[in-house]
Amino acid sequence: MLTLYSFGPGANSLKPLLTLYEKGLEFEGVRLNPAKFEHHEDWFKAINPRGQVPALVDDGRVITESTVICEYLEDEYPTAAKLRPDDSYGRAQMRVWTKWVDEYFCWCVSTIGWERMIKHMARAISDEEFEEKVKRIPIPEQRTKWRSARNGFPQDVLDEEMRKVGVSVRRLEERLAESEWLAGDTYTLADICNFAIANGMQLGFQELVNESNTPNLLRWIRQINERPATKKMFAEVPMERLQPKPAEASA
Ligand SMILES: N[C@@H](CCC(=O)N[C@@H](CS)C(=O)NCC(=O)O)C(=O)O
Repeated sequence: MLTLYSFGPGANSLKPLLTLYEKGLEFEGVRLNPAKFEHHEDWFKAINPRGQVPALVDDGRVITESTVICEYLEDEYPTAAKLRPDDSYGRAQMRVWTKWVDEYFCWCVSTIGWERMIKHMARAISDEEFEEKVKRIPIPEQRTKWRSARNGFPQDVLDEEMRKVGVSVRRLEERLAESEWLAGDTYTLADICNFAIANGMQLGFQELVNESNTPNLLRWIRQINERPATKKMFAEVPMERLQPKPAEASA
């Protein structure tokens, strides 16, 4: 039995969700509410001591780190839908792209997202409640990030992160101008993991991602959104697939 703990179909949580749907694997979804800081509650930190989603539980064993979860699903559940190239060179190319999204692309987009969206959650509560929530966050860097979201990130940090978003968008556009998919001729985890961050940038970062600047990036985003597994996932996940968290289920 597979159980996926996630925030739903966006960012790092989207990677394993898309992988599960592409592979046609049955799973139970447990959706945590970041606005209620549920990922920092003790019951979830017993599953992932880092207090972050996504986390996969497979027959009692916990797997964390979104890209690692996707690779685990490929290793453990070989299906007709192959999401990795067969040859070593192809796999190396795929991992260059998954490493890049995890170490660079994800972080700059994330900081801008925190400034634009998470700050509203961080500011919606009293100082006392906020301090109580921050105490429960296990990763020191995340404590700092929540404080920055509440107080506002310094402008020079936001400028630098926006510069990196621009670098990221140009890199994706250049690659997708020469290749249908990021790692070559087939759809792989490189596409899934980068799409998880890039999808929606045509709305949130319109000045960078648009028909004249990035036609190939937009073509690729559309192609992935048109895949049957992607459509099915976006149609099902918010409604049917998500179960109440354990405390609610037993209440
Ligand atoms: N390297 C981790 C990062 C996970 C991560 O940053 N998760 C975010 C959601 S996309 C999260 O849980 N954020 C809430 C927090 O850190 O307080 C992965 O790829 O799984």
